[in-house]
Amino acid sequence: MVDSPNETAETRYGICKVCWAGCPVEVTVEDGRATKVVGDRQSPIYGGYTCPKGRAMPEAHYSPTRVLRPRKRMPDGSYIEIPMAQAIEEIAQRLEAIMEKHGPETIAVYPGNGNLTNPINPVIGAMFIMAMGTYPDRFFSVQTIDQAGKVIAQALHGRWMAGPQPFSTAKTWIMVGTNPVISKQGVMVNPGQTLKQAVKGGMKLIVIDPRATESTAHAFLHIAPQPGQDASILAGILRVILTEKLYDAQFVADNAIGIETLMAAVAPFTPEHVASVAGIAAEDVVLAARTFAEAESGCVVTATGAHFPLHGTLCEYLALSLNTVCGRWVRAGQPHAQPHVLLPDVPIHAQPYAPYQPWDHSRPSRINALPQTVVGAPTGTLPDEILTPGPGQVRALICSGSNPAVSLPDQNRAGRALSSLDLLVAIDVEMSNTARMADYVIPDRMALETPACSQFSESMKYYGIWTGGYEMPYAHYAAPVVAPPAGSDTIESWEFFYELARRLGKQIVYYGNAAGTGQHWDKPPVPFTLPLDRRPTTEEMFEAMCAGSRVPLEEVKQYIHGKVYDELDITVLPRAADCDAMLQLGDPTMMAELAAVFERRGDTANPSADFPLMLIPRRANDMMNSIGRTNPKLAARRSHNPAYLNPADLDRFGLASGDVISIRSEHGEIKGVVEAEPRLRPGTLSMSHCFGTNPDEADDPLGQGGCTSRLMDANAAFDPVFGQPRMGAIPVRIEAVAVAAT
Ligand SMILES: Nc1nc2c(c(=O)[nH]1)N[C@H]1C(S)=C(S)[C@@H](COP(=O)(O)OP(=O)(O)OC[C@H]3O[C@@H](n4cnc5c(=O)[nH]c(N)nc54)[C@H](O)[C@@H]3O)O[C@H]1N2
Ligand SMILES: Nc1nc2c(c(=O)[nH]1)N[C@H]1C(S)=C(S)[C@@H](COP(=O)(O)OP(=O)(O)OC[C@H]3O[C@@H](n4cnc5c(=O)[nH]c(N)nc54)[C@H](O)[C@@H]3O)O[C@H]1N2
Ligand code: SF4
Ligand SMILES: [Mo]
Repeated sequence: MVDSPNETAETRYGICKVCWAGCPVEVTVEDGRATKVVGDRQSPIYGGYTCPKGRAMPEAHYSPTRVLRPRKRMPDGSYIEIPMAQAIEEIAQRLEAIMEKHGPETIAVYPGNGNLTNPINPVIGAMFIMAMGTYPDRFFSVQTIDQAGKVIAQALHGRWMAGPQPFSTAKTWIMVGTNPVISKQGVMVNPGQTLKQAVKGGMKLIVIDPRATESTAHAFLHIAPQPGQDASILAGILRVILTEKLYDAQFVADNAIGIETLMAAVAPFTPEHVASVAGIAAEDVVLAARTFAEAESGCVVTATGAHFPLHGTLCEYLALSLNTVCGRWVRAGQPHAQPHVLLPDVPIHAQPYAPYQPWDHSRPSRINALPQTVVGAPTGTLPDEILTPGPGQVRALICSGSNPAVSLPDQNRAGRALSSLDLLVAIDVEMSNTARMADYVIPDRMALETPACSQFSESMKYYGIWTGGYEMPYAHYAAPVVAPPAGSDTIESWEFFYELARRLGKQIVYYGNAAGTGQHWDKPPVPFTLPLDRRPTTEEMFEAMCAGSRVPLEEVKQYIHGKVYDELDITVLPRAADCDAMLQLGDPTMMAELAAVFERRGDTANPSADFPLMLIPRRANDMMNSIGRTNPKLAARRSHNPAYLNPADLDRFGLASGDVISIRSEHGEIKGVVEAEPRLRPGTLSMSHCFGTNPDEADDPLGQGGCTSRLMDANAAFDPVFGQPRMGAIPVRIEAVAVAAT
């Protein structure tokens, strides 16, 4: 250390939690501050991988814009700093007054992606609402404006206990509307490299995406369809496999029912029909089907691109059905590809959990009369739950690590709703779009200031296939790397909910090691009632989270770089003698939706003379939704979200890269900055979300970008079960606008 410019510099090890990939990191700490983050090269599986967001963690932690002490909004709109204890007391008093007058059902919670810092945070909001006696009606999460169709489809189809075949060794894979190289969805460990290796190992990768993405680089086949037509394409692939008898008849006979119903339902989806609806080549549908069915292993997976137009549940259901007819689930005697380490020690059998109906219409929601479901309240209705008078009108909202002012569909309506609340609390680290509207801003601890562990990643498999996790028995725990900056007054999100509940005289029951979802439980969760006399430590919460884990958390803590537990037997057992469950290929609700899709020739949103382009979503590598927009290092390169267009469309509209345009849907208007992208299907406009200013602030396309949510209508068309409005495949028109130079 003699030559070190700073003799106090030392290396510590942590986990990046900016996104759910959870990369192990090596952190240089000087004078108690993190000064540099790189990937931990000693990690047994990540091999030192990180992305720009992880390496910019020091700049986020010590950003001049970070909120370090609680802020209270004054009548003139300015903020003053107050001590944490006072903030909690004042918020509790205001909640008490609201409850007394209007009842507990007028208080809601909305957690988001800033909550990933610590695996207790994402779930504690639900447990707070349970303690209030209003679960699930007042628990709004991002799941119902994301891919809730995964859970719903899995309920209708049934879940294969041993899970899908592993990606890393598969011989084929069909990705529908997902770009894991950037998003890390599905593949958490260095996805670019993992994908390249898989292709090297013989995988025929098939990508269905209107854009040739980073994940398409090594693809065997790229199909670039008209947005929103994935259900027809998947039905077409199923039809080829079923009519050409390329499926695994034995697996189906042993494990599934409804194949005749499915055959009849997909029969009209001829390659020619699909080609004409989706604007693709009929031969590509046949090639995708044959390649998939003839390979010895591999899965079909869907993500946001397929889920954001309507019919996300149907797309997921058809993907599950494709996997089932081809027998693409892990069998007895094979290694479990989602092995438990910090999840409970339970026998894993090659057998299904039976389907169940995941909705209950007996107590419909106030807005749009939606059923209660296993995925919480329908977040697409949250603005109207706030704006619509009557019993149960939401009057107070606690946002933890979420940014509804830009993430909720229909930004203008969401903005009106948020500003009309009696009480808005934002647990955040920045004056985000939402924090700027909040009555109180509660500063959370950031990722390097809290402990972390990989149990959350293991458990993500219960929310459907292609959600994350590890294909080997890997576990990792990391202690906090640094303390919050001197002079700060911060609290972890979960601690805030605990303190608030305690002050309101409510006791939170935390459900640890929840190994399942809905009615499919490998092992029911272990309740841990949080004591009222003293706040548990985060470490105690971690113990509760990992209660009954296959490897004790204490043991996992010994390996600071993480460890692969090769010594664990992860062999899948045969179907149990008492199991008579079967997967369902012909669910009547899904079959009826498929018939409607055929009838209408696919999705209902199509380009027209007035709205000739289709807006589609994408993820930015440097940002995690809105996270990173204020990071000095990340935002220095670019702080807006470009409006990507094919060069042919630039010519068509007489535009050049850098031009500012107005983007208009039937519902709203935003500004965007054009950027040419030759690998994008002509006729589409591809743009990231969670950017832009608030509706009452001036547009700033070059600085803040544009908020694509403003183009969405919360009530025109939505999922009939969980209420997600159309968020993809949105017809828009564009025109150049003059913008004063800044
Ligand atoms: N138009 C459109 N809308 C969309 C989408 C889309 O593609 N298009 N995508 C949808 C999807 S999939 C999702 S998941 C949602 C995302 O919706 P949200 O989760 O609501 O949005 P984020 O931008 O992820 O919000 C993260 C917030 O956490 C804060 N934050 C950052 N670090 C920390 C921290 O350490 N602690 C705490 N407490 N807060 C922190 C950030 O400042 C930010 O305010 O958006 C949905 N909305
Ligand atoms: N770097 C980074 N990582 C993230 C996030 C982030 O903001 N930044 N967000 C996180 C969140 S909240 C989530 S939910 C996940 C999402 O993870 P993914 O679902 O993998 O998200 P994307 O990377 O946007 O990939 C979606 C793809 O769908 C394509 N697409 C758009 N419309 C259609 C369509 O109609 N049909 C088809 N077939 N494809 C279409 C888009 O071109 C895009 O390539 O990513 C997570 N990871
Ligand atoms: S933000 Fe980047 S470094 Fe951090 S966990 Fe995600 S992929 Fe890894
Ligand atoms: Mo998401």
